[in-house]
Amino acid sequence: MVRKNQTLGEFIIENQAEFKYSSGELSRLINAIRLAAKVVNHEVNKAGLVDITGAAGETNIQGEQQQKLDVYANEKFIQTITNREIVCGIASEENDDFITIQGQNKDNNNKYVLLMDPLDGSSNIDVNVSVGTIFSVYRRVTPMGQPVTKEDFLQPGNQQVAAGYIVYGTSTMLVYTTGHGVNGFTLNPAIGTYYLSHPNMRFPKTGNIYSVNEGNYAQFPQGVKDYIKYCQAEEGDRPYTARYIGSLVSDFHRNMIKGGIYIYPKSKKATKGKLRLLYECNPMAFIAEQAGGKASDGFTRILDIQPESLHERVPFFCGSEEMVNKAEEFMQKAE
Ligand code: AHM
Ligand code: MG
Repeated sequence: MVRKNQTLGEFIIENQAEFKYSSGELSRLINAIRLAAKVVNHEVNKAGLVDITGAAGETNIQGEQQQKLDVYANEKFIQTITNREIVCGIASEENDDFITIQGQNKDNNNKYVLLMDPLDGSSNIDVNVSVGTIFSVYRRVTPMGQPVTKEDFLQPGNQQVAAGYIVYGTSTMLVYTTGHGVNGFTLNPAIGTYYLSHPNMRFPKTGNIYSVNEGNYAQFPQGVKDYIKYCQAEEGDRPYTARYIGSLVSDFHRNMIKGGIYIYPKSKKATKGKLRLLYECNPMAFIAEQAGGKASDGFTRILDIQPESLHERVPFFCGSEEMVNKAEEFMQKAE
């Protein structure tokens, strides 16, 4: 059930039964994520003050070393989630290998694995531009009672049970799906509560925004160059508008609301693309599809790619369905 003025806490409780393994654990996991996101939000909001507070000897008032925000966010998410007996392992952009969580009784009986990019687009922090957190959740495939293995993390995206992002923007929003559509919640920072502000989010079928780092144009595959020229042509509803924040979560969020396509293709410099399949592309692709959009690597559905390693990269075309279809047409024609 979706109600106006519903808080995220109420929404989680009221919609728990919709989830096919509704033992309550996934709800507790989303609860833990929203809590960690509040802590990170608080820190991101005062990012511009870090240099000022750090100037008196690089330590803060508690005597702790100032940390880079992506490291801080990583620690906060890991701490918050580890303490709650829900997750048996975490893989993060910030850690080379996955972390095993045995649980307080050391019985390895937690069900889920979490994959995350704790602070995506973190180079934007220095210039006060929006950043985000991305997360992806799977049920473990190895038997309960055993430590988690790489196989639990290397599942194709179509096996995700939940995915979401937090955008630390002009407002902070948490947007997530458990496979029953996409809902967005806005944080009221004064009272620390998220309210359902964007129920049942849907990508417009098509749009007029394209988001790609055109500085790399000369190095793009021919299909991407041809698609960009198509976006710029004076014909019908074109030229489209170029909008590129350089922060995947924010670019995606805008395109989902307004209609658009985000592209991070491979290039001569980034021969496999830049974005990571497991904790950047798969969760965004799951959200996109749940919102009526589409995500591909230019040829294949992102969610059907069988991952081979934790940090593998993949070209990413994601957004309004008709725009992604058109970009794929150009990719295939140029093959
Ligand atoms: P990061 O995980 O190191 O922050 O990199 C991911 C970010 C995305 O948020 C963004 O869309 C992209 O990198 C921007 O890359 P570029 O500066 O090459 O256009
Ligand atoms: Mg990232």
